Amino acid sequence: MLEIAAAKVVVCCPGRNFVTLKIETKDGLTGLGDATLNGRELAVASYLTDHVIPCLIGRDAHRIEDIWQFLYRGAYWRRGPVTMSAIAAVDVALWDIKGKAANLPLYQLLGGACREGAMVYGHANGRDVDETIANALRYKAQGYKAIRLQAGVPGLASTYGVSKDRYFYEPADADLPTENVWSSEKYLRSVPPLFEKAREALGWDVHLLHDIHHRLTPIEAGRLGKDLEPYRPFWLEDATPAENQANFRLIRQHTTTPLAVGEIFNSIWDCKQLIEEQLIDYIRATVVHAGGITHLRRIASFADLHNVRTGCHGATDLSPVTMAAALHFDLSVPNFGVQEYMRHTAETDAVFPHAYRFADGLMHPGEAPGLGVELDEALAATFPYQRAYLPVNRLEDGTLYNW
Ligand code: KDG
Ligand code: MG
Repeated sequence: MLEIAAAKVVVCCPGRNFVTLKIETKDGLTGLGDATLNGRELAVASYLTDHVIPCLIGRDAHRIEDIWQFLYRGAYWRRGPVTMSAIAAVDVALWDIKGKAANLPLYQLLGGACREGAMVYGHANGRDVDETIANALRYKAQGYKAIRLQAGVPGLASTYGVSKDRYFYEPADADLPTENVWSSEKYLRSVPPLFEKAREALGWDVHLLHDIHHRLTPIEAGRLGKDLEPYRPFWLEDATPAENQANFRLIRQHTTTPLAVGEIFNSIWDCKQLIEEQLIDYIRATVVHAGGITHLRRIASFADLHNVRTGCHGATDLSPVTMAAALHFDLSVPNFGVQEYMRHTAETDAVFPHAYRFADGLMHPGEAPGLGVELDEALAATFPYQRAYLPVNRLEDGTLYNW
């Protein structure tokens, strides 16, 4: 028995907010779990501190599945991003402890490596097509095998995915939500020329991806998918909101462009129909928002039965703890597709020293026992929480729309 003696939540803001759970066992092992939910951080911190930690003390840290079931079934109120991020933090911290107890990197406990490394995609963006392509060429020169392309839309003041910084994209940009203006018509005209010019400049030996960020109707997404077919995108992401999973049938009827969805999913039930009917090609659910490694493995196994591969979310609001957990997962699942990798700031990397590394377009979690990530608590304390919200979108006539 590895008795849980203490647990605490650390909230810090080394450039952006992170919520981290630290669990300690009686014999001095520690494990970390990420519980960051962008724009709603303190809700998860309270869920953990007030409702989860008291139930953990005295339990056996080795009993990961049993604790998962206890927190999921035992809450009575199942699913939802706050609950599932809190469960994820506990789950990942326990896997970290188990790895340290076994003196093995986590991927070894998950079945061992299925590949040499996880192919990651970087984010090339720019205010216009030329700037995006110039940035994509920089990623290609660094060895990236897959690059996401996002460009400003002519006629719109701002759009998702276009950042001020070349390498960091932080959408939670203000103390209260900023308001952006959106036009699907203008956007739909802008994407095919971006891909046409990108293929001319980057060639065909690199995967090109694009995130629609939930902004099209199914029929509009079908049309965009069809327009992009000549440029062979790796995937179109979050084409349309996915609460109604059957919506993806319409997109599928119109295009063979591969579809990815799921960064905001928190349970296998959010993607059951999408996977079962093979309405998508990549599932983007992540360790932190979908119940931890224990639940994400279940999703991946189910997806494997239906030829759906993984493509975990990896934006900057997912801390290095999640990045490490994702890489252990990526290395070990048979139906891995690709991993998103948005670099963190130097301040974040200093607060979370880590063993994972990038080389030749692939990432590896490293050989340190457990996750291979630490938390410098003294340094974290110098970066106090700062409220920050994601923006909202309005159509040109003022109607509130999806961001
Ligand atoms: O918190 C929201 C971000 O994680 C999201 O906007 C990033 O869509 C995203 C992506 O694909 O990385
Ligand atoms: Mg996305």
